Amino acid sequence: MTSMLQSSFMQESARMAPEHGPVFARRLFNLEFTFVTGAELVAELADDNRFEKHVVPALQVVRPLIGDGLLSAHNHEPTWHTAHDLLIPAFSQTAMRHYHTLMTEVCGRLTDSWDRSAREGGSVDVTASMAKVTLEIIGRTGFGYSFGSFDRDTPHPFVTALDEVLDHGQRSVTSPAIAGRFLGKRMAERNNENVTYLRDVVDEVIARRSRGDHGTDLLGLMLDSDVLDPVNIRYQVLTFLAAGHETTSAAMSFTLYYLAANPGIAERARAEAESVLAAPEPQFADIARLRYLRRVIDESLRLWPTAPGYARKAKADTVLGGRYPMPAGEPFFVLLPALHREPVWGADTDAFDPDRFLPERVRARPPHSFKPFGTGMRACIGRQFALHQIALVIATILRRYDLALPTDYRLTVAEGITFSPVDLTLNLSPRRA
Ligand code: MNH
Repeated sequence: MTSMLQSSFMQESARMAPEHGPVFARRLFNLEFTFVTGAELVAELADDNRFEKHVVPALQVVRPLIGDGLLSAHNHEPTWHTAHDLLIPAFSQTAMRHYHTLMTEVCGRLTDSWDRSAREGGSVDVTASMAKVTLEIIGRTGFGYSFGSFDRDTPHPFVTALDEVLDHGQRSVTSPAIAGRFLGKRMAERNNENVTYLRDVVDEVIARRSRGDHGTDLLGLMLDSDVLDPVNIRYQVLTFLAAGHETTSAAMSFTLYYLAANPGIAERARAEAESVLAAPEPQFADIARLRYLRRVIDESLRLWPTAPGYARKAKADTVLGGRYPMPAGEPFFVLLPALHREPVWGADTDAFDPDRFLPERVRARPPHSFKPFGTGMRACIGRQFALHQIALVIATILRRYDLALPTDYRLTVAEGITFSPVDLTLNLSPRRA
């Protein structure tokens, strides 16, 4: 999401890392961030016995919306374990087999709309299109709901409200003076209205489904199990939307940007997609065989991890790396764009090179030098889900279109709760079948 009041605090901090890392503090208004950027220290922080997740301020302020859902639950909240144990199988690679068909249908809606643009020789708004794709996919696989994104010109009001709540949360962290004073009261009112509306929509879906057939999606699983109460189920549904929509859509957009900017790499990924995906409809098992494409996606997530980082705190007073005192409970923020540009990545760390993810090169790097999905037991539950859908969508696009960037496009990155490319459009031309 792009906010009216742009901040680039995370990007600026990442640029300071070579000089100030591997641990340094920066203040953002009344918040002090202690950044960690070194792979060795990040590996140490991954120990769930000594450290635990800290819920970052931008997530804490959206608790009215997502409560003790998986993402924003504090470690000590018992609902986290219950929901985690219940939902882990629903996000497994095996479960993905079931979602694959729905994901493929959504890809069809995307190509229908892009075909029209390609015929008109026009360009497509990548960020907006990827937002539609991920929203439809999570809506349909998560709770059997279509937002009709491909049938409308403007976003569904639900999407607008969701984006505004997340944006408001982010803004009260990055520009608290403005959020708190001038527009404060009106913004707070608007935020409450949005939260109420979002809750009502989801509660209505839940109520309807709990009366009838529960279904086999994520919501059905939660309703069947009887271990989560209806309010927590609502928090989980809103969490999947909030956590699974923007992160994934921005990752697709960055990947498309790098493919369009590197025609040789795109050609190689396309050749792989054409040989692996023999049938017109991509088959579930084929997606995991797109090894080169997977390296392209990883390399995009290295340069622009769409979640800028995650926070850890010590369970008892300790010293990190034998050098940095860490009082119990004090958060340290793992700054991913900096970690992902550490010297262990080689010389030209800003260059896009998927071969960095060749298996032998991965093995040669210290573990925990690549953490786009967080760490330990609180790592991303949607990782497989995201990677499967990103590969499916990108392979579908590569097989169907040649991609070109507008000649004057230069990548700039917007910073909200997630990173995303600003104003990314692509010129499409259909490929001969
Ligand atoms: Mn996801 C946690 C990144 C896609 C649902 N996700 C996290 C964390 C990171 C992250 C980092 C750890 C946050 C923290 O420690 O505070 N997630 C991503 C990225 C993508 C992504 C980069 C896509 C690319 N995430 C998804 C999708 C879903 C999802 C898709 C759901 C459908 N993520 C979650 C949930 C959590 C999470 C839920 C919290 C897990 C837990 O703490 O139990």
